[in-house]
Amino acid sequence: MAAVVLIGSQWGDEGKGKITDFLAEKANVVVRYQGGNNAGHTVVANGEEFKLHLIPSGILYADKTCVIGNGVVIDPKVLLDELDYLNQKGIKIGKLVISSNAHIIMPYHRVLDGLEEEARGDHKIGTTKRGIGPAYMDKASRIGIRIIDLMDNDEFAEKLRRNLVEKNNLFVKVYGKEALEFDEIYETYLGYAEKIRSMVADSSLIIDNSIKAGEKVLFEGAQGTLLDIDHGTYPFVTSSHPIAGGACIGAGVGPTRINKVIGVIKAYTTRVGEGPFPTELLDETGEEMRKNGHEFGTTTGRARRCGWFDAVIARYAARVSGISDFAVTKLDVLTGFEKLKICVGYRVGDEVLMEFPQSQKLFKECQPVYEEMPGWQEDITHVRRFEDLPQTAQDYIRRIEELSGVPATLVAVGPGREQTIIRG
Ligand code: 2SA
Ligand code: GDP
Ligand code: MG
Repeated sequence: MAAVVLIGSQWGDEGKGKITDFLAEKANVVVRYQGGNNAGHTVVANGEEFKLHLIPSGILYADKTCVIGNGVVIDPKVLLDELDYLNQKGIKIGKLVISSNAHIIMPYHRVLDGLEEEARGDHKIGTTKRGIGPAYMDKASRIGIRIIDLMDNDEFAEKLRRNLVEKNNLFVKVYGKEALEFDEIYETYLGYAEKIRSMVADSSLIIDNSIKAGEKVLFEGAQGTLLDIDHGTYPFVTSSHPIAGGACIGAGVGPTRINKVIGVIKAYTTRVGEGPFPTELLDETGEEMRKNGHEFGTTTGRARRCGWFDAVIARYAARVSGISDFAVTKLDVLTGFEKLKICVGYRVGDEVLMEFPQSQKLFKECQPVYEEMPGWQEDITHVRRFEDLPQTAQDYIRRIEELSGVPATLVAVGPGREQTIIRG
């Protein structure tokens, strides 16, 4: 491992936190490069559970440098609360670096996220309401406030004033709500500024120096391929780039520096929020997956929608991110099902599509074409060698590899750090 990008291959919640934590042991630097505290990454280390939203999952090791890159949108209060949470859990914080070019989530972003969702009615996206979309909107509109602006009182005051004129206009005239006050936001955010000042740096330079020094850098994606704003199920997506290319933009590293892309992929499929989902199971089987896999949002607590593994999605994720290895997670959750289904293509009318469609109208109409495989009944949570898995479980993983063209070099059989099978 030198520079490795780890991404979600489906709609998020594949277990990126767990696999990042597992790989972080051998890394020097762990970097978040997109999204914000919409993410919920769960790590179970030495039997204790940690839920991280903004801080890279490498933080549980005291000797790692953790970086929040320029592509992340940062809610400073959430960041400080997360540091407190880790402190309270007895975690000794090593080095945490915050990119000076990361954009800040402001109170009006959170309010707007809620108001916009409400206004969408039946067309709602099902956002986490953390202000992520509105913060990225401001970034693209070139009126966003960055961490570096917050480090300079005058710059921050000027940018906040300009933004409040625009946002208050919207609140009052469009939504009939009350205007937000400058003084309160200004004072509160200056308080945050003092608390984070020592962590702010040129994170791209720090990462580059690490790579040049031969250190190991792990880029931790958030959300997943199908939530990518360009390559996902638009408009039911997040506002950033969870695919591997996002790491280059969101951390300020060139593509020639990346050696490997690991796609974390669940042994079945889940989705939280609205939008089409061909293999979704609205029956008892889906309910059982949700129950066995504890499929509830790490950030919002929402029930996740569950369905069979979709190999069309796996192939698509492999393509758009150039995935070199899969880490297949939650194989243990499939224990007990008599038969397992894998979607190998989509039927639309008389046609069978083998590739993920460009048109979302078409995607909505896609009916899964399934292949059936026998399941297994044995508890596999204690298995540590691939050969010790039941034959049907090995066959299931091999079929995923065949259909996607990607080797599954890691297989997870439980949430714990040690519940991970490494294949040669
Ligand atoms: P947003 O808030 O603007 O990013 O929402 C847009 C869509 O992106 C989805 N999204 C997610 N999907 C899966 N997991 C996420 N993180 C949390 C978790 C989610 C939670 O780990 O469970 O707790 O509900 C995440 N973050 C964003 C979101 O559902 C919308 O479909
Ligand atoms: P992330 O957003 O991709 O990091 O995933 P989440 O943390 O939101 O959701 C994954 C959930 O599955 C978490 O509760 C993990 O602790 C859990 N998990 C991860 N890998 C495994 C696994 O192999 N088996 C089981 N049973 N749970 C797992
Ligand atoms: Mg999650």
